Amino acid sequence: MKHYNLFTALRAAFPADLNSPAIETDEGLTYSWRDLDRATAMIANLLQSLDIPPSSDGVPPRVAVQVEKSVEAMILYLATLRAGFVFLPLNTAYQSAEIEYFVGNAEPAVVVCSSKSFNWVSKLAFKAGARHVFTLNDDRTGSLLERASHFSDQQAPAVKQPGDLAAILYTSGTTGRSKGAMLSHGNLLSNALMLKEYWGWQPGDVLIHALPIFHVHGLFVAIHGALLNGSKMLWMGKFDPKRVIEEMPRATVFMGVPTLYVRMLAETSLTPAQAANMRLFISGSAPLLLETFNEWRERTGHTILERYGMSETIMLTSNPYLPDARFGNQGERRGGTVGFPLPGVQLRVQGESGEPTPKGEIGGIQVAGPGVFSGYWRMPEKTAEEFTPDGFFKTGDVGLQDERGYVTIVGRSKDLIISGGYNVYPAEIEGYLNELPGVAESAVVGVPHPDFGEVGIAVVIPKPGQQPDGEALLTQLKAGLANFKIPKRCFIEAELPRNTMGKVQKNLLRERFKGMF
Ligand code: MLC
Ligand code: AMP
Repeated sequence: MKHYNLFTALRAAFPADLNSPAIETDEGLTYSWRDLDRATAMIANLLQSLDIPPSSDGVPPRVAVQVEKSVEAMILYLATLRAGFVFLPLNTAYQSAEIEYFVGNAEPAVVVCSSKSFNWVSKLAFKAGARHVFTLNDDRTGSLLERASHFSDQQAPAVKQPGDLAAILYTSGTTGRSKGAMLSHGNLLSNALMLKEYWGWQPGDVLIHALPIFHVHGLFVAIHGALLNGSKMLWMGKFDPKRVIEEMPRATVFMGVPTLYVRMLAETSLTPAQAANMRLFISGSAPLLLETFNEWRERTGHTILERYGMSETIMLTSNPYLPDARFGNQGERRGGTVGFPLPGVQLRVQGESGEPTPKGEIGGIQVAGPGVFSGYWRMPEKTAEEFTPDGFFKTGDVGLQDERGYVTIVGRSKDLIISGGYNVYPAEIEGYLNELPGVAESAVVGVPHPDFGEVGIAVVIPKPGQQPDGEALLTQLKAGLANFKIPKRCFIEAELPRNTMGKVQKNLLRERFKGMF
């Protein structure tokens, strides 16, 4: 049987000198390639030694992980692939009700959390049928590493097929609960190999890694990119604009959401000389304002390469790294666009009638290709709704493709706010708000924000005779929801604007509050 495991492909790209540095952290620690190899083997051996009965549907055990960013957390991801288990990363901001849903839905056999949340996480995990709960902290302590230290540092990676499940990424729904996007070893590896070529990864590249590692951008695009190129990473536990600028002379590639670029532009230390060693700045996960794109070019001499992707599809489009030969080498990185469909990606723009729109006209973006997921975990109906009969995935993004092929995203048909690169689903927040005392109904909409690009604000209609306080409602929300989901303001009003069908006119609310930040 052909050996196919994403880990094996990444491991094969390690440089010949395993003692050379693979990662340098902002705490001054250095990890060699040998360290990564040995540590992933030990944790993979630990995972495989656990007495986990095979599931009736043949799906390998899930490893759900909610820990602070650390090199060890990345090693745990690689070890999970190596062992042939399925990785399920969870945002550190998620609170108990959110975690309860994820572990209940995914039924992980293994849960890894920080020591400080062990009490409540382990209760939820065991209730959901998990057999093992380990701890892992960002200072290299915790039971996971203690237990793994007793295992061999040699391990034969599990044999996988391209379609075998590698990771489940939960994305919230516009209606109902979060859905787990199932990504296979083939989805992840094909996308990584294609990007290595497309973005011109080259010997000597060094990546500044400053993103969280529980989403596609930081976990897959950034980490796979560096590892597959045998490139060193300068690893930052948390994004700090000053630190990133300081490190630029030692690096060549940076990936960030637009908020990171906006914050770096506010630093006087950002100069062309400071950025002179850099080869490539990539932005994605949220729209990059043309203003930011232009200002970055003026301040650094570099043109940001913007690309577009999703949890369900990994990377879909990208501005060119080099001028595109298809256009007589005229293709340039165009601000305000997300570039061309990447090699292997089929992208079409559908009109309301379901017919493809003529070039330059706006419609719903649909995609197919080797990176596109196989479906939502245990939700066949939801999966069927999101795919067309001929196998294209409906992204929920609205945009156009011009004559030359550049794709521009102009909006979303899904009711979604993207705040600092994190997705916030109004329906989820409204559901929580409507349950609070004194609240009859509510509407959450996204409005422009200078730092996060977009943030949510809430409009609340009280129950007759009641006078809830907006700030107090937000405080109550904080007890149950991840902090980035909390609306930045809450207004108490007499009624919501509705159309003749009774549907809330969110566009009117967006218009009314658009200038508030
Ligand atoms: C933090 N806060 C946010 C927020 N991040 N509010 C709205 N949106 C956000 N994104 C709030 C917190 O609730 C808190 O409020 C306060 O800001 C300080 O929190 P913090 O954690 O200290 O913030 P900070 O470290 O400054 O974080 C900002 C950030 C972070 C931009 C660095 O949000 C971030 O790393 N974003 C990147 C997200 C990402 O990687 N997305 C990729 C998705 S993959 P309070 O009131 O509690 O004090 C994807 C596919 C693709 O989309 O195409 O890539
Ligand atoms: P997620 O579900 O977290 O993977 O978020 C995916 C969504 O992020 C996409 O459907 C888009 O709406 C948005 N997105 C990603 N990259 C870009 C981009 N460059 N410009 C605009 N929106 C983007």
